[in-house]
Amino acid sequence: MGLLEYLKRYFYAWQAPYLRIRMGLPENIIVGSHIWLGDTELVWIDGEVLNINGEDAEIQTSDGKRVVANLGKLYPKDMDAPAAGVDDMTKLSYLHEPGVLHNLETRYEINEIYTYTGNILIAINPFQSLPHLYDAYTMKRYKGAPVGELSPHVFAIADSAYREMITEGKNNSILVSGESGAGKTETTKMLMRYLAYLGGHSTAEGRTVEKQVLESNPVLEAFGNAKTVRNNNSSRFGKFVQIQFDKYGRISGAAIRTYLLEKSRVCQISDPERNYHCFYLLCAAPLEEREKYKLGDPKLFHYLNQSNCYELVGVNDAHDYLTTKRAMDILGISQSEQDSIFRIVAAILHLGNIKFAKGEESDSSVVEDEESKFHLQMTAKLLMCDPFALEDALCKRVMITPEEIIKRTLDPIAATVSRDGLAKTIYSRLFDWLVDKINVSIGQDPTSKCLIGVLDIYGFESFKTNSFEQFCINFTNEKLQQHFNQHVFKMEQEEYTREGIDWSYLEFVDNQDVLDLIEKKPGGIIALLDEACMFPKSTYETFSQKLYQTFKDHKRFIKPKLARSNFTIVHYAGEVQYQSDQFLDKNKDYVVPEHQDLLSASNCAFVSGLFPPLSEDKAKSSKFSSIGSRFKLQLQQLMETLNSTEPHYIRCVKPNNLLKPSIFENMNVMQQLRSGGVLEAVRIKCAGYPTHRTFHDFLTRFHILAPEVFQGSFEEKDTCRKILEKIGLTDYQIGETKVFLRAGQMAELDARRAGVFSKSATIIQRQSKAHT
Ligand code: AOV
Ligand code: MG
Repeated sequence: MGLLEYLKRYFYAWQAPYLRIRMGLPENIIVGSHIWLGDTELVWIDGEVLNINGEDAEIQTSDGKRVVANLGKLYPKDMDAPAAGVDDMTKLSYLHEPGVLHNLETRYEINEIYTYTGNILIAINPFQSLPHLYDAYTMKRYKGAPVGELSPHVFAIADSAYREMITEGKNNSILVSGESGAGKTETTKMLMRYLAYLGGHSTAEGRTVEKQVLESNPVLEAFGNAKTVRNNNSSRFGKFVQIQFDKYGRISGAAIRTYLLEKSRVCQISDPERNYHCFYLLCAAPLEEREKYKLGDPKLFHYLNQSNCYELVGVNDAHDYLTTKRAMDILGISQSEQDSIFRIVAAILHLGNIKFAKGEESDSSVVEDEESKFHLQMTAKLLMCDPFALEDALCKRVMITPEEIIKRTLDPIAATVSRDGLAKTIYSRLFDWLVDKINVSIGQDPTSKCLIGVLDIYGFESFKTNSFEQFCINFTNEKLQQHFNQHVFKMEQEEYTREGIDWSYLEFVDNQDVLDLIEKKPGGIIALLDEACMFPKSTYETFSQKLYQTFKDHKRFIKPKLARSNFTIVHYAGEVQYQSDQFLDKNKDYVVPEHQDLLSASNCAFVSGLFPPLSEDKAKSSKFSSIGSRFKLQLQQLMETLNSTEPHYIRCVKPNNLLKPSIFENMNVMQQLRSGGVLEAVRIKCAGYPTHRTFHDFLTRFHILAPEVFQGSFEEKDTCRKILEKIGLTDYQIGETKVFLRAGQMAELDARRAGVFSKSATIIQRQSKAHT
């Protein structure tokens, strides 16, 4: 993403009033205060207040500048914060954006990539191998250790999920989110490895369930991951793995659900991205296999050579081919199944090389040349179908009229679209087969007592052009955001209840209105899209007009100025403008009947098995099947599952777009904290009592404000109250073990404390002057 895009996103998020966190009331800022000031480049810069004139403060910034800023724009900086940062944001004296950001940066510099915000784990991608962080010794240390005793870690989260499951008999889930390349998949693998360590058991045959669960990763990655501009190993599908445990806490089964594989990548890639890894793996297979499939240099295939990127630094495709096959062995995918799988992969590459030229009749097409004919023959051979039927399926459509059946020819452009459609259909069916097979192979444990679900799903996306895929992805994120907010809110309430304080006033802004806009039935965007898909005369323009009309007063919907078909949704993480031109096509889940017939007649049982014959009703029914509605249903089921579990959240953050270690880009991280809901969690905390301090900590910091109350024996709770009363604060609360302060109150106490220090300094100065 370019800088401009970032600035735009930053600006949008900043505009969203419910995301703004305001803390540290300006009246607490005095001459000499250390503060954070908004900065266009660094996001925040620290400095010291030199003078105050009315509403303006003159500031000496740490990069040597003098600036004047409105008091309302300043945030207090905690000068007592430990130099190495704090391992939990809730330990920050001032819980605000600059404080959160600075703390993460401080820790990242010393390779402390994990930090808690209460129960949420923030993980910043190190972009370098940190083996000591994940070795066997570390796993052992985390086993059974209470959260918070050791440094923050993914293992600590997995361990607490596991223990909660065992002791409470409750299902748990771990939700990993973050933008592309932030480290979700790596984190998920670490979680799974740790859970396999906790719940593993050795069996005589050695092919244990947990081993199969772990080996599902390389297989799914070979077929569902690809290099993108953001990540060399980007998952192009969402994944929810439910690990089942028996009554002894041992892994006894697993279920993997996947969401929305990006199909378009199979036939269309842009430089410098790659297609799915499996294509390159197969092109690097041992010679004998390459010859069997008539494959060679990936540069020779249209589906691969649209981009100039073939090799990945640090990746050996030949080696990964063998690793994938070995993983398939462990998963119980037989040799003949493996042969069929790779035959299909090869067939797709050959299919992509079939070019069409104009036929003799108008609007018709023929296979262009000898080379294309060779690829057509190869495709048919590999798919074990009739080459003439294949050609017909690509170049012709059957029209059934009441009187007769006619074959309509397609022009070369339409035939190419037909070819690409076939490639996408075969590939996505193959992917679904793999997922099903893995599920069958690992097996489900019907007697399983408890589960831990691990969700590795795409984070919020906002690009220059955003299409139906981004719409679905951002819809997912809205759903998860709602779940997250409700959870954070609930945890906060529970803490208050434990401490015996009142929380009835706690409120938070929900994103239900955006969800309604998208999914409400009838009347939401998905419902209107389905309607448009069902009317033959609808176009994306009429669809957009309908949206403009329906949502003209919706505060989460904007018709951009001058837009004819674009529309903007005000998401919780900022505004995203969608281009609607492909929405209708992409929403239609449609397999061309000619393609269906061709492949279900294949002599290869594996191929025909991917295309089971349609039932009479289905074949006749002209009703289309909606991807949006199905996705909505899948999400609904996912949310139901998640709602029945105890959730744990991991927010992955990508520190820079160069994918390099040791670079921490403030703006970039800030935006992710905003869109990942970390700051929303902070905001929810701020709406109540953001500062929780144990009595002891409170007294250590503020005893100086009322030294007189410490005379003789004193009781901690009562002493805290006396100090607060003396200072004249109201609206704070004193719980069982902690003092709960409102936003800004900590700053006020600190200001008073600083006042006492400077007064005593003046007295000492005077005294020493008097002595001399
Ligand atoms: P993603 O899953 O969040 O992106 P990945 O988990 O694939 O991101 O991480 C991207 C890359 O970052 C990996 O290939 C590693 O090189 C590196 N990385 C991530 N986490 C770690 C870690 N803990 N230690 C070392 N390196 C790490 V996407 O699937 O694109 O949304 O779609
Ligand atoms: Mg991933």
